[in-house]
Amino acid sequence: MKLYYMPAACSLSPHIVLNELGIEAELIPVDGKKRLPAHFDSVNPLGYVPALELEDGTVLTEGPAIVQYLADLKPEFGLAPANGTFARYRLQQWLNFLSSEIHKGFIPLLYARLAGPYVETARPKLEQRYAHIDAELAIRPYIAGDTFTVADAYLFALTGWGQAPWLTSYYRADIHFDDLPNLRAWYERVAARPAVQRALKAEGLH
Ligand SMILES: N[C@@H](CCC(=O)N[C@@H](CS)C(=O)NCC(=O)O)C(=O)O
Repeated sequence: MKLYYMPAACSLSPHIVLNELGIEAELIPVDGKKRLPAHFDSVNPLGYVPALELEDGTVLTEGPAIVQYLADLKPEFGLAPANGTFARYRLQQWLNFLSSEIHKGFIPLLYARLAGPYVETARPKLEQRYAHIDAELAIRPYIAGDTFTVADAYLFALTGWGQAPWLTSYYRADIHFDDLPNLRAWYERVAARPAVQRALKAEGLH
């Protein structure tokens, strides 16, 4: 199995999930500017990570689909509830929320110079979404339930793009989470997981 990734990008999420499951995968760095690796266009014609290539050459893209595929390879690890259960739909609710509201909500802040005044519209929306996450994390220890799931891996990768001394601030969007104590406690809990530490180290983020 091969995981195409960019350091600190959303591909950190499937990277963490692979580590959690103890699945050995070849990590292939993608550099969009240098157009490397040269064959990446044939892996994902859209040019973005993550992309997961299976042994037979089949490629799966889209982070939320990849992490669910991986979790279902080893259901005994409990990274995703069983298909068809309500808990699985709850997980998918969170994955979709993270994808559309958080992941893409970060984009104007990550490209603030190009986004110009739109940043001032985008930031309060993202802050409001994070306040919602903080309130949810007051009720339970992990975002989709009582245990760590693939949704936590995804949220962890995205939250690291914000700014606070307790974050692995790598992309540096101008948003601060210091007044969100439940998010902070959750972040520190997730960051302490050996699988997460290994992924951060492998991506040069430590
Ligand atoms: N819809 C995709 C979006 C993936 C995405 O936005 N990837 C970013 C990194 S976080 C990327 O590779 N950007 C480079 C590009 O778009 O050229 C998913 O959820 O997997």
